[in-house]
Amino acid sequence: MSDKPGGTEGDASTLTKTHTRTERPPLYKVLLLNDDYTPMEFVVHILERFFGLNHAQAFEIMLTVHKKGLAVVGVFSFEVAETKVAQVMDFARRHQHPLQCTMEKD
Ligand code: NFA
Repeated sequence: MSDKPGGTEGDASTLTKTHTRTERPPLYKVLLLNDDYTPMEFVVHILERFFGLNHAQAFEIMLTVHKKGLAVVGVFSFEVAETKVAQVMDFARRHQHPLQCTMEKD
């Protein structure tokens, strides 16, 4: 019997996997970007509606975006982040506001 590094055992004809590493899925930050036209209350409403924030939390993040240019509004799996971005972009577009929402790998 011989042991080899890399989680295999046996000769070349009987390689056996002994450990399977379970990787966590990558996470994605959802970012909200400032602009000069979208009303503050509209942004607060979006943060309450699509990100489950209470009014005080939503107002705080809106102000951070307004002052700093952008803020992370949440961290999600790829599929959830993609859905949030699409919901925000669609809602803003339907209300004719130029608000931008993007995602990037955490
Ligand atoms: N800067 C916008 C305004 O003064 C408010 C805003 C905040 C827009 C956050 C976009 C994101 N009306």
